[in-house]
Amino acid sequence: MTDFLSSFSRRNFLQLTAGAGVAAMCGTVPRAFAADAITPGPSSVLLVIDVQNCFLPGGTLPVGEGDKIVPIINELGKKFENVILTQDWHTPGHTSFASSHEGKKPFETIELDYGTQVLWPDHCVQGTDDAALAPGLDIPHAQLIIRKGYHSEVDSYSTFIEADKKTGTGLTGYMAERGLTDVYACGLATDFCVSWSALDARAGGLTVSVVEDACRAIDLNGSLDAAWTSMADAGIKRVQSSDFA
Ligand code: VGL
Ligand code: ZN
Repeated sequence: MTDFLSSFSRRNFLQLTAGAGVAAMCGTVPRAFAADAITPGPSSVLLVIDVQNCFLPGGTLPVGEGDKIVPIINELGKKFENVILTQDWHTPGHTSFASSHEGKKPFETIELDYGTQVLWPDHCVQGTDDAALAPGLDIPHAQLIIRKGYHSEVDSYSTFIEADKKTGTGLTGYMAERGLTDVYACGLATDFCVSWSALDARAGGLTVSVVEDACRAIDLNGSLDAAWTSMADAGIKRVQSSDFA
């Protein structure tokens, strides 16, 4: 009995001290109130990627919990003077659709002129309700909506450069002209359009952060871990919405 009690209290004591250590390391003040909280300025831009019906529950290519990020992005949007929205905007019969390739099923891959292409269910077809921005998205001051993936033979996860790695969308020039050099990316999906866009922005010399909790992933064969690894290697910061002032 005595042994049990003493080992019980020793365990509790260890847990308490471990807990105190963690609190001391993390600080008890949320980062948003700390001196290093993120405060977007005139050269910062929130890039809201593909928050469209197709990627939300009930859409043609639903991303798990895709709807959860909408209120987070709406709050983030209020902290930015500059916001750009993007839309995946495919032709009917687009080359990224499995249905365009005889005998192929969604989530299989195919070799195209520009490399390996994951094949998707038909999604985000131009002008359809499926391709519309999520109705809950509430960022009236967004300044630009840029569409991508509209060339029927080339996909474009990135909102800067199409999958052929040479055709630009025009966003690089727009951002340069507006002096937008500090990019905060969020939206859908972390491991496809968000990470490809973030990597291209970084390769173009911009400062790039991805707001993790304002994104959700498809996670196909380890694609989410791979995306975070390549983003970290490229010097892209991984931040949370609670890090903003
Ligand atoms: C996306 C797959 C196909 C995305 C777009 O927005 O991440 N993923 N098309
Ligand atoms: Zn697409």
